[in-house]
Amino acid sequence: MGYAAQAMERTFAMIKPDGVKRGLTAELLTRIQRKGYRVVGLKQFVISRELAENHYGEHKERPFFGELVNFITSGPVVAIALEGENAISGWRGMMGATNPANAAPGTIRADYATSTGENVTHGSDSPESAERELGLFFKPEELL
Ligand code: RTP
Ligand code: MG
Repeated sequence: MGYAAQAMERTFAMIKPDGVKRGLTAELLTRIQRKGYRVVGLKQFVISRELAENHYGEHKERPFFGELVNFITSGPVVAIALEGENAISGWRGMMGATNPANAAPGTIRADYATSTGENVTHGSDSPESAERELGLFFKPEELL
């Protein structure tokens, strides 16, 4: 612990349709910026089914896949590219556990999420998924 160098990382964050619909966008961007992460890409749009199925491709065989794709395409999302020290695990930590019932107090999902399905935010879970997801959602010229 202490002053060891930490890795500067980029990660993909998303405010899901429930978060946008409930007017949480400004609050969530405030949390991100208070933490010190830099927003290097940002856009609001409705995800196509094709993009949703690709983004969540790892869950294709899971029973909740259809519901997940329906939900994530049900309204506008805010796609965010974040940069900061250890941003990949740091943003996951700020979000909290997938099921809000298991999310630690003070995390986004503990504070705002209503169910495992509607859990307000997404975050890449590894350097590989961060790179893959940033490439799916942003053109290189859309990132600062
Ligand atoms: P995300 O990818 O959206 O950041 O969420 P996560 O890593 O915490 O969770 P993951 O296992 O990747 O699951 C992706 C999303 O699928 C929905 N889900 N539903 N009904 C279920 O058992 C179930 N399990 C997962 C959640 O919306 C989860 O965020
Ligand atoms: Mg995930």
